[in-house]
Amino acid sequence: MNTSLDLLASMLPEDVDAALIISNENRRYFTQFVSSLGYLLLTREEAYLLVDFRYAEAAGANAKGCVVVPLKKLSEDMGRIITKHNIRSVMLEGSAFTLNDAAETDAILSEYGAKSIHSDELDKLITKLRITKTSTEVDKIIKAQRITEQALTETLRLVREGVTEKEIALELEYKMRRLGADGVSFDLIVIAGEKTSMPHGTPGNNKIKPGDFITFDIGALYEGYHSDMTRTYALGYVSDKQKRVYDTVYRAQKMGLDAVKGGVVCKEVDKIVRDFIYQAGFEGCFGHSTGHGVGLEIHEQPVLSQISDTILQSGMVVTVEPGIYIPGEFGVRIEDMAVVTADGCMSLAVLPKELIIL
Ligand SMILES: [Mn+2]
Repeated sequence: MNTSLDLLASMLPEDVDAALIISNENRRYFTQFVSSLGYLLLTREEAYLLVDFRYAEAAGANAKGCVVVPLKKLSEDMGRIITKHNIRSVMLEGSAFTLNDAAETDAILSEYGAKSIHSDELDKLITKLRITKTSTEVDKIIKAQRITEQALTETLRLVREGVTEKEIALELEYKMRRLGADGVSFDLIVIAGEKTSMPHGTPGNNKIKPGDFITFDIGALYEGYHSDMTRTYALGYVSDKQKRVYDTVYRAQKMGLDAVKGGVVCKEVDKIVRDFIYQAGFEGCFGHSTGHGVGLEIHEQPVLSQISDTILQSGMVVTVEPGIYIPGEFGVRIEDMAVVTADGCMSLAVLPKELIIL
């Protein structure tokens, strides 16, 4: 087994003999092997990756820390492992199993005298491992972030009156891929004018005009790892109100980054940011959380929300992304990712955050 599989095996509760992992992200996390279907069956002694014909050869060459089993008939292939290791109870990855998957698995297990455990316990153990990143993981996130920043810098030259949100979004995605991204982290958000009041608006055919804010919430994917960043720019000029809102978000975001530190409770960071925005007169204009973890998924643990009691630890990667949204007028959001350290955090973004008027 490899380090992450060993760790998970050592975390299994005493009365559990095995764990069954089926989500793409977690199979990838533990075996470094990418596939759209497969079963990772972990016992205390050995880990098995069951994949079908499409992946068997590649998995044999590239999967780490596990025995690759080419799938012929799931029940028999799994049954052999259950018998060999005398498995009586298998913990399922609760968040990944559909009701149908669970019923099928239960039937197979009972055929071989074993039972499954339906709970979120395995998910919690895996989250404990994934919530802090190794330096290799952080390097991939940084690479994804650099690609994003380079693509944005090059794309900004094309932003002028009359260009549409969709045209800019497409250009950004193309440039990210040219720069080595495997794809985008999520459907890129490039929105302008009134639409910037919608935190997750989608790019459309409306043309950018002077006086508009343009919000870019963007990220690239690199070797499975995501990046996430938001910048809000203006075209031509801004009103005093736009300037005031931008300045408030800018300061709130800085306060949030200053508050991120090992040992701090997530909801405390949210509170600092939220109180500042509300006290500036924008209560009701900031309806989402302050930030979230980023890794193999674009949104993962921990969450910097009003209710999260999770304690920040060195090695976590989180976003800090406050915003102010005024329906029918405009919105501003600024977002950076940061790696948590014992005495603060290291921001992963290098692009400036001061208001830039294009
Ligand atoms: Mn985000």
